[in-house]
Amino acid sequence: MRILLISANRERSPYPVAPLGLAYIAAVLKEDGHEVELLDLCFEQDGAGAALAAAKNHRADLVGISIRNVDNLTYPKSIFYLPQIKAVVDALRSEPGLQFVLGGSGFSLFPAETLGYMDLDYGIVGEGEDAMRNLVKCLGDKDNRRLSNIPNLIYASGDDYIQNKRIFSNSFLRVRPARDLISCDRYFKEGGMVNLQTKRGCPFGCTYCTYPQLEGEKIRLREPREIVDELEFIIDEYGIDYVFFVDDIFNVPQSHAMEICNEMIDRGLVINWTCFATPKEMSRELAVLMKSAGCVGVEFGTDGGVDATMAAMGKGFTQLDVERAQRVCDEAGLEAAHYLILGGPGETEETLQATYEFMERIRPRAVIVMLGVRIYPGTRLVTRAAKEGVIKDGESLLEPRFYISKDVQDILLESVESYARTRPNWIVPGLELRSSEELSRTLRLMGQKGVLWDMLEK
Ligand code: B12
Repeated sequence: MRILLISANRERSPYPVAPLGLAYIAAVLKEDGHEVELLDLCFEQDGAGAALAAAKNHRADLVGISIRNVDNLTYPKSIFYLPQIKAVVDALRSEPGLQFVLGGSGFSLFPAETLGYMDLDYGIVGEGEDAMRNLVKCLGDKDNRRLSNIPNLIYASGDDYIQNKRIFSNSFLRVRPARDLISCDRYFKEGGMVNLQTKRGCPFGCTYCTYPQLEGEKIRLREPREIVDELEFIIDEYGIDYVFFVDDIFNVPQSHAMEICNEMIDRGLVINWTCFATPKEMSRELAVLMKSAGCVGVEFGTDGGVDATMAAMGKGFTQLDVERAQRVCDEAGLEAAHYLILGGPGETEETLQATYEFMERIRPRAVIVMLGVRIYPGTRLVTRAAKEGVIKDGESLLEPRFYISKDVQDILLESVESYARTRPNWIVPGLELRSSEELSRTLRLMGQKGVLWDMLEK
């Protein structure tokens, strides 16, 4: 089959992010012998025009569209991306006989609603490799009876959609993303890094978070040797020396993170990297190993600043754990940034104040603050938000809805703004404080690689 894969993501904040998921899909389709092309709308001026031209040039039978982001998660500067993606779909509709399938993390959070919004028939929810392979076979054979046997597929049936059972398989362990179809050079130049995955899955139960839904609760680990082979390939092939490990949490299990570091050290690999980590599993030994293996900085999903708000977010760690994690990073010479989500369940004026004081005490390199908590279907936060009357039962959450604790509703923005202005290491995208697309573009043009928060004034 002739297949055009389109990455619909045009977001460049905090920096352009390479479409790694779509490169996984491309790899398996190519392996099955299909004619695959990948169009990345991130660097196109006219998305709809580029998509139509690519579909014609490639004489595509099927278009697979990756929807990574539905919105930018940023209150109050919320952006809803689906209208611009629908414009691309609508342009493509003029091509006779073209079939469509949607996928990607953003899509997977709202599959039926997004299909309805786009007026399309097929989507793959969550992990896409096996499901896309099977769907393409089915469509190629024109055998719709087999649709019901494809795990992760959602498809139109009458006025409704049928969502097949969802599975998380190990088959991705054998796949190398088709990086030859991505502009790695351009992402390195404009995004400052390339991305790589060392595992899938998240076993934690944060009350608002979608990661376990997207990747499964059970962690599936790649072989450290194979990961480092892929790193060596990236370095040799594209001359890239900065990587982001896109795992939900890099340091769980610690043993796997250590094996990867040891493998990098043993091979004398010279590459800088960053990752997401949990404070709870940041041991001194791991921090030292990470530093020796080229890790420049760690991004902690700390979320709250006091035990009560951390507990309300379901974090499973406390201030003490965070303080200790910061200390081992400091001692190992690893920069650390903490993501905070302020205004969530249990937030009061007092907890805000205590959070400011806590961050002042542990002094991380950067504090990245999100305001309010995006409410996603299937999370425990939905139940709480409905109970408290923040949303109505069954209300659509496709267009961004945020939970903000009633106790800080009137003061949150002002309080955070006035505090963060005085702290050079605080980044607040929702208030455009030390975060803007122009700034990040300028820094990239100046040759700054990697995360941008380590450029902040100390
Ligand atoms: C790592 C990460 C980041 C890193 C990326 C670093 C880097 N250099 O790559 C950083 C911190 C920069 C980041 C930023 C943002 N992120 Co982010 N990020 C993630 C995370 C944890 C992993 C993404 C990833 O690479 N996965 C690995 C690949 C292999 O998986 P995948 O893309 O999902 O692809 C699979 C399937 O989705 C499917 N698939 C994908 N495409 C297609 C297409 C077809 C046709 C098919 C059939 C299947 C298919 O198959 C693939 C293989 O199985 C996800 C959460 C998660 N667990 O998914 C959030 C996530 C994608 N991010 C999200 C958001 C919102 C953002 C930001 C907008 C937030 C912000 N304001 O900063 C920005 C946007 C950045 C940008 N330019 O687009 C949301 C998107 C949901 C939404 N609200 O729309 C997610 C889902 C987190 C969440 N809140 O739930 N992010």
